[in-house]
Amino acid sequence: MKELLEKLSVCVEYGKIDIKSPYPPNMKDQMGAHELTRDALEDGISPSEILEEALIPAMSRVGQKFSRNEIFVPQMLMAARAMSSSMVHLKPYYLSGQTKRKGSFIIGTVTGDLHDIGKNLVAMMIEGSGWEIIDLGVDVSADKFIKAVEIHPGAVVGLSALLTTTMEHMRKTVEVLKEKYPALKIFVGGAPVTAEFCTKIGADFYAPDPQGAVEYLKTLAQ
Ligand code: B1M
Repeated sequence: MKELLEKLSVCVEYGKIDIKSPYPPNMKDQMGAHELTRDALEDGISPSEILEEALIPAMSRVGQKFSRNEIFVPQMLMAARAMSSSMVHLKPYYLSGQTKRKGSFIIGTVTGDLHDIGKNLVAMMIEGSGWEIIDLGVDVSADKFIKAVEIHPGAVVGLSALLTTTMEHMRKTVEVLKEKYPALKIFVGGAPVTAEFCTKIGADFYAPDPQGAVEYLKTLAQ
């Protein structure tokens, strides 16, 4: 089991998507994140073990290598693609299949920010806990969030940011949304975001991870 997870982690780190993928050249014809995730699940390894022991550590190594200038944006992008090909297999496990929804949850990555893996994970787990998800994607303007709230009154809003530069857009988005909808519940997350920042910008809640987000929503659902 450990060996399989290690192989999967290496595939994500080096951006090996599936067996057909020619990238990286030294892993040609080897199984990739797609096949290894499928095999791990078939072997009874849980989705949370796959996430916590293979996928998330791989992305963390990718980030460290990027910081040290050992890899560049294209390699980071390939790693993200490999991780996404793995997440496709995990998604069904997080969906509860229940039809009665606890509420609607609007989520997006704020203006200027294209990172969506963490946001997708949060959306996936919240959906699995029984909420309807309205995923606005990445680079989402405050205006787009406002339109979504108009269409889904009573929804909770979640904002994700991965760049220190886009935290400022998060602040502005919270300001604009709260001005128009003072009772709207907004929660924020993403690697550079902290509880202190959340309080400072007037958001209602900060979740460091998807589980924190799910727990918070439980306190709001009727
Ligand atoms: Co970018 N990137 N990136 N990147 N990237 C980081 C974030 C960085 C830390 C890398 C580094 O320098 N070490 C750095 C940011 C530095 C900073 O601002 N402090 C960085 C940079 C600089 C950049 C560019 C500027 C690079 C460039 O062009 N020179 C550029 C910016 C593009 C843009 O957005 N405008 C860029 C581009 C990219 C790619 C497109 C190549 C790719 C993203 C692909 C994609 O998302 N589809 C990418 C990647 C992959 C990364 C790293 C390596 C991995 C991010 C990731 O997916 N992590 C990242 C380094 C790192 O994080 N270690 C890095 C895995 C994911 C599961 O974790 O997203 O943190 P995370 O989500 C977590 C929690 O944060 C939380 O739950 C998730 C699960 O635990 N969470 C929430 C997230 N959102 C939440 C919302 C919530 C609650 C919890 O409530 C609403």
